[in-house]
Amino acid sequence: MKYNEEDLINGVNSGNRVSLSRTISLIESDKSAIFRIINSLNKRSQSSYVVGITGPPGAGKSTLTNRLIQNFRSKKLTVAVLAVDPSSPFTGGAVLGDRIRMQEHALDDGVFIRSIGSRGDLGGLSSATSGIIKLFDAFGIDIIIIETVGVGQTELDIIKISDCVLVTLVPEAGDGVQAMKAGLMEIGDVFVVNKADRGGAEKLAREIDYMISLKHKEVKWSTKVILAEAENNIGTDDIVAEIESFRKFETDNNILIEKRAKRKLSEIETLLFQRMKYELENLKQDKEVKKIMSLVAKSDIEPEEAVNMIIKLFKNNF
Ligand SMILES: Nc1nc2c(ncn2[C@@H]2O[C@H](COP(=O)(O)OP(=O)(O)O)[C@@H](O)[C@H]2O)c(=O)[nH]1
Ligand SMILES: [Mg+2]
Repeated sequence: MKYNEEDLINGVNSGNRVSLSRTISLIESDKSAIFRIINSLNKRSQSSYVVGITGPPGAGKSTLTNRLIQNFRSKKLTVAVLAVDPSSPFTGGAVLGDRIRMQEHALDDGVFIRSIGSRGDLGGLSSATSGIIKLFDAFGIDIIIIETVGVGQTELDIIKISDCVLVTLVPEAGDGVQAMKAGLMEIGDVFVVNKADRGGAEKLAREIDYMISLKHKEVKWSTKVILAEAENNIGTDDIVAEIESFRKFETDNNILIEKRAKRKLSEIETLLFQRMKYELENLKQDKEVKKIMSLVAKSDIEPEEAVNMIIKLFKNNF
C-alpha cells in the first residue's frame, strides 16, 4: 500500500501514531525516503534523549526496558522503544518475546514500541535507525530506548546513536573478561548486573568495577555498576536515577552537544555511501549505462573504463 508522503509527515508532525508507524515502515523499506522527508519534519532541537541498551541475549534487556518504560511514564515522559533484531525482520522469536513483555503498554498513548530488522545492513545496526530516531524526535517523544537483540557489531554500534549506553550483563553469561573481550567495557556509561537473585552477581559487579578502574578516562564520569533484578523490579529506580544523572553530567559539561555534533558529522559518510549506492542502483536502468554495460559484455571496453564512464554520467546527472 502506497501512502502520500506529505500526508504521512503531516501526521507525524501532528502526533498521529498511525502515520508514525507507516512512516517508519516507509523508511525501513525505502532507504531514499528519509532524504525526501527530512526537511518537512518538525524541528525539536533534539529534545529526545536516546538510551541504548545492549548486552548478551537473555540478559534481561527487554524485561528491563519494560521497567524503564514504567518508570519514565510515572514521570509523565513519553517513551519510544525500538528493538533492533539483526536476524529477523518482524517475526523472530526474540522480538516476539520482547513484544509480549512490553504488552502492558499497548494501550498507553505515551508509549510507542516498534521492532525492526537489520539483516544485510552494514555494521549490524539498521541504517534506518538514525532516521527513525529523527521521526520519534519530530513526534515529540521524550525518551527513546534502543534495544539491540543481537551480539557482536550491533552491540557496539549502539554507541553511534545513543546519548547514554546501558550495558546489561548477567552472571551466567560468563565473567567480566568476556564482556571486555566483546568491547562492551569501552562503550558502557552505566553497567547493570541483572538477575542479582542468582548467584555470582556481586562477584561480576566487582570484576566490572575493577575493569572500569583500569580504563583510560577522558571524561570525569564515574561509571557505576548497578545490581538489579529486572523481573522483580529491584534496582530499576537506581538505574533510571543513574541515566538521569549521566544526562545531567553530559548536559552540564557540554558533552551532549559535542557528542551529537560529532555523530552528525560521521553520519554524513554513512548517508552519503547509502545515497550513492541507491543512486547508482537507479542509474543501472539508465539507457547510457546499459549501453556501457553491453560494451563490457562484448569485451569492447574493460570494466575500469566502464566505471570511469559511469562516474562521468553520474556527475552529470546527479
Ligand atoms: N531470575 C531472573 N530472571 C530474569 C530477571 N530479569 C529477566 N529475567 C528473565 O530472563 C529471561 C530473558 O529476559 P529478556 O528480557 O527477554 O532478555 P533479553 O534477551 O536481554 O531481552 C526471561 O525469561 C526473563 O523473565 C531477573 O532479574 N532475574
Ligand atoms: Mg530482548
